[in-house]
Amino acid sequence: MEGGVGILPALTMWRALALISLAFLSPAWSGDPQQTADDACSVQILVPGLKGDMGDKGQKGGVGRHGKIGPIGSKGEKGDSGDIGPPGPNGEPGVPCECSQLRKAIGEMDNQVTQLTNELKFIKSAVAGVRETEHKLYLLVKEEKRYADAQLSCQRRGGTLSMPKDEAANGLMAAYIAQAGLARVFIGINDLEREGSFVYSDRSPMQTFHKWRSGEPNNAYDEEDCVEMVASGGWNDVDCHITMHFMCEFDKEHV
Ligand code: GN1
Ligand code: CA
Ligand code: CA
Repeated sequence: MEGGVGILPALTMWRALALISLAFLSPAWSGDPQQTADDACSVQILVPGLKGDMGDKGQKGGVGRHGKIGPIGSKGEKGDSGDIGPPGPNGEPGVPCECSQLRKAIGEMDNQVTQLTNELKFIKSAVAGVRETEHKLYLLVKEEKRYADAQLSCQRRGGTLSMPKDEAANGLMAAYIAQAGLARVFIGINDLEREGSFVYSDRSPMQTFHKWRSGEPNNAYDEEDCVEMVASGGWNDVDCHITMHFMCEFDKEHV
């Protein structure tokens, strides 16, 4: 099926186009149908003109929209501490002291402490095998060591080789050795620094108290600078390089 344009003869179509173009381009166009019909009679052929000159540069645009918010800044320095606050309100009044009841309770607790202390002493003696006086603990070590190593062993435990400085201490040590079924142990006495000049392991010089066995110290073979205690409590100077069991002592204040 053909459209409407194809029905008109070619000349008729050109005339109609020219008429319409002229009518719209004319400066006298006023919408009056009579005038339009007159002008349409002086037909002119329309051809494209030359390309015009380039237009002037447009005006500068307005200010753009506000940009996006930037990233969060780094943490600031710590501020100074504030002032001390006001004192708090007073507390509630206390209840009257039940002194007699408190004294009774404290007395009972004292008794319990004494009982527990005695039980602890018994356990120490029975289980750990130590002996004690008011100020010292004694421990018989059933390891065979030379004198110097025995002294080091006692020091590592926080003590020193035992130093019998009076009859009471000497008797306790002797009983301990005998009850353990031992014949002899190293004790903390020597003349290593100066022959014949005996000192205790705390470097304090020997006083008037001593328990030398008969004929001792004899510095046998010119090699005896350390001291043993036998089960009867007597002392004998012996070679420091032989090995035997030994006894340590500890100050209770430092245990
Ligand atoms: C002698 O007898 P014994 O072994 O207990 C000696 C000591 C020496 C010791 C050396 C009376 O003692 O002086 O130190 O050998 N006792 C006598 O092992 O000579
Ligand atoms: Ca000696
Ligand atoms: Ca000797």
